[in-house]
This record gives sequence, C-alpha cells and structure tokens, in this order.
Amino acid sequence: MSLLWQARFFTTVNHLRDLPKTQVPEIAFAGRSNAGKSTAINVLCNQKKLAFASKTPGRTQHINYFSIGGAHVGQHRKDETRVDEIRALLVDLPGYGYAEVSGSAKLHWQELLGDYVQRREQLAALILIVDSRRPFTELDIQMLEWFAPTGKPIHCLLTKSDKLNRNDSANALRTARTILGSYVDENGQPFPFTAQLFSSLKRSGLDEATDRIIDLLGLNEEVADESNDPTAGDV
Ligand SMILES: Nc1nc2c(ncn2[C@@H]2O[C@H](COP(=O)(O)OP(=O)(O)O)[C@@H](O)[C@H]2O)c(=O)[nH]1
Ligand SMILES: [Mg+2]
Repeated sequence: MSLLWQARFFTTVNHLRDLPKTQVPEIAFAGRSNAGKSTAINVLCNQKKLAFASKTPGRTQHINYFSIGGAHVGQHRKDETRVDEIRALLVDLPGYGYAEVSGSAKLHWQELLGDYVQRREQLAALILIVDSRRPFTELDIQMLEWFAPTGKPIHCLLTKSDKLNRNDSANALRTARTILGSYVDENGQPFPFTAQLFSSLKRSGLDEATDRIIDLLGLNEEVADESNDPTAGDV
C-alpha cells in the first residue's frame, strides 16, 4: 500500500497570503489544463474523487492541498495539535493554458503560480504533468524556467501514454528527456529534471511515479532519520 493512499483533502487557497503555515515538505502538481493532472492525482492516491477531474477544463483557479499522515486531520484542521501529525502535503495547482479564461483571471493564476513555485520554501519538488502527445508547450517551458533557478527537482509525467504506440511513446520520452536535459545552471550542470511515461487509464508508470514522489518528499527515509536526528524532516 502506498503512503499516497492516505491523502485527504486539507485546504483550498486563493491567495499566497493564505498558504498553510505547515512546515512539512510539499510536492506540487502543475500542468496544462486537460493534461490529465486531476486524474493522475486520483490514481496515485487510489481515490476516485480526491482531485476533481473534469470535462470542462479551466474551472479550478485555486490551489488545493491534500495531506499525508494524520488521516483524521481533514475534519479537525482548525485544531493545531492535529496538524502536527501531517507528514507531507500534495498540492494541486491551477491548470494553465485554458483558452477561455479571461485576461485578468489568467494574470491572477500566472502570478499565483509563478510566485508559489519560486518562493515557497516548503516546496520540495514539482511534478509536471504533460500530455505525451503535446509535450512542452510554451507554458510548460515557462514553468520550467520559473522553477529551474530554485535548483529543486522536477519529475515530469508524460500522461495518456495509452494513446501512443510503443514507438511513439519511446520517442516522446526521449524528446522530453532531451528538453529537460537542455537546462543547465551557470556551471553547465544539468538541473535535477527527470521524466517517465504515465497512463492513468492503464495505470502504467504508477509504481515509478509513486516511488519518485515518496522519495522527493523524503518519506522513505523518515524512520531511519528519526532514530538518529530528531530535527530530520524539518525544512
Ligand atoms: N486516455 C486517457 N485519458 C486520460 C488519461 N488521464 C486523463 N485522461 C482524460 O483527459 C481528460 C482531462 O483529464 P483531467 O484529469 O481532468 O485533466 P486536468 O485538467 O489536467 O486535471 C479527461 O477526459 C480524462 O478522462 C489517461 O491516462 N489516458
Ligand atoms: Mg484538473
């Protein structure tokens, strides 16, 4: 059983000033509207309706938080002592690129997303959800460029891989890795950007994605760390 299956709704925020004051590591899911982000979150967390998967994209313009650990916290989240039991947070960011969102709403999410990914210290890594048939649109590249200077990892899920044959899937993965590998820091070192194929429909790539997320959140080291160092896990 994956730790991600414990995920429970935690809170929704519309403004950066309302971000939770939790100190546990969080991992954020970002992606173009309709890329399959909500469906991927649901499959990873083994829950049908945790994140809202929609046929009318572009409607969620806020940030949804899900907690791992302290399973009853969702019902008691005003009680600070319960919040202590949370081990990590999953963050569902607003989908970008939906054509019919108005100019001012678009600007609002863009500022919200950019500020969040660049400034949120608790953010351990980004899961970038990209449709394997439409890899790396302009806004995906924008996201990479916002995030790269933080030096934190990005793991890219190339979703809906069930729609591609074996050859096209392999090409999509190779192209994605080439693009991700083309980002280098001022010393010419590549950023910690990785990619894999993923299908929510076929549940393929699920173990690889789960292991990566648990790893990026530091949850697989927690038992060992706790016995040696009581401050391990603090951000
Ligand atoms: N074939 C296929 N369709 C998918 C997959 N993941 C999502 N979809 C479909 O793509 C559409 C958008 O998915 P959704 O998760 O709402 O995208 P979001 O806007 O990124 O959250 C929905 O109709 C989903 O059923 C997948 O792995 N394979
Ligand atoms: Mg969605």
